[in-house]
Amino acid sequence: MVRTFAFASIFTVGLAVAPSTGHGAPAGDLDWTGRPITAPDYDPEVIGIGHTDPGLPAFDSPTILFTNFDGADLNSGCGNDPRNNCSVLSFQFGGKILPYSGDAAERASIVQAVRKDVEDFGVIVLGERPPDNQPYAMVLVGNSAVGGVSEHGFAGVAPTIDCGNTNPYITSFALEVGGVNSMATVINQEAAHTWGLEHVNNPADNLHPVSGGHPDPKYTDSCDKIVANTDLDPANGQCNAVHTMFCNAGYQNSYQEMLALFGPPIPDDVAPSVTIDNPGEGDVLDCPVEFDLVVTLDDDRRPQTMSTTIYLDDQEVLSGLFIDSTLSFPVSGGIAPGMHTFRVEIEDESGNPASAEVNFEVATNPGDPMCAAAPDPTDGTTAGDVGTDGGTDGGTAGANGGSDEGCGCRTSHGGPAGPMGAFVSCLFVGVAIRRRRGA
Ligand SMILES: [Ca+2]
Ligand SMILES: [Ca+2]
Ligand SMILES: [Ca+2]
Ligand SMILES: [Zn+2]
Repeated sequence: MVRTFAFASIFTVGLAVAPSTGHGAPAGDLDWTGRPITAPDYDPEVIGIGHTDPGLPAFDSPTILFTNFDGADLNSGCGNDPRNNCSVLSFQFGGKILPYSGDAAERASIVQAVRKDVEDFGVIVLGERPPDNQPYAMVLVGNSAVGGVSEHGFAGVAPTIDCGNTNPYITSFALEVGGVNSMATVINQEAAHTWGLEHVNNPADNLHPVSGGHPDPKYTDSCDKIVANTDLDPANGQCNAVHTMFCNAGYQNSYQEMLALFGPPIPDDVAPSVTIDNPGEGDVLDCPVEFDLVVTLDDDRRPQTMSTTIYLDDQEVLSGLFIDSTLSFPVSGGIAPGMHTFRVEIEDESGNPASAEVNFEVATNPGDPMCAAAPDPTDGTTAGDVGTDGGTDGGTAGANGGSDEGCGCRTSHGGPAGPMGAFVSCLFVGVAIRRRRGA
């Protein structure tokens, strides 16, 4: 699938996936404050250390958290194994979880927020299904065939409390509550139940059973009282064999338990990849130019939000955050005859860099005054000059539809309205970027 962006949407997408603005509300945002996160009337089966024989713990064993936004037909009668979309809760959901309603950028934002909460632990968060032989917990993220949180009366549910995570392969559920950090809390909490963590009376902890008490709960490094329900009634705790490694019985330190279970983080030291698919190396383009700059970004950990900067002849013309995908930027006019170079530099979420470069030529065209010949580098119409000019009077260019001659903008489409559009259109050496809906 090719994703196409006009400049306006480039920056919209960029903001939508920016970690610092990760509280943007996906579609269907709800006021879910003070409501149960995990189904209050469902008693999960307690398994693992102290409950299931032999119940061997999995300390210092990294795992994968598969956040499945794609929906699934659930199978019953096969336990809770995510490898076959099995769940003993299938009946609750009419046998089906629907795909998450938000788009790829929203999904990537949620994955980033989930990653942030487990960044100190050996938990790799992916949005695509791992191979069967790699241990993974799956959280199905989306509403069910029955409905959403309003119909179900809860934001999520897990089938088990697995003390010591004796079985990594367990499916749990997070319904759509709106808000990136809220979704991340529900996802973390349901997965954590399948890892042996219980509810605690600390609104700043991901295991607090009531929503809305904290903008961005974490796994907190404190001994918090285990509670029985959303009224926060104290409870003795089911997994004290693990809890008492760090706290008194009846208390839980979720941070230390996560660290003990999964060990330290598995760093992402694999560089992302970037290719420029169009134009091709050595292509000779007619003037005025009319083509799509097509760029493909990828990474070993998908979805991945990549910091991306595009240069034309060493001048930055665009920067933003993009997820792994094929991106298409329509370019129309504004590149003078002569040799040119596009370079794309990216970094994955862990700062691993990659870059790609393509050299192309714009041919002269005596029939068009803007294309008659390569500009004289001393006459003030070089790319460098254009960039400087664009930075100072971009507002004017935006106001008059991007036709500022000082900018060399040849667009008849007009840049996106407002200062950002002008900023962009002029920095892009007058290249007009028009909106086109993605395929
Ligand atoms: Ca487990
Ligand atoms: Ca959080
Ligand atoms: Ca990577
Ligand atoms: Zn819960």
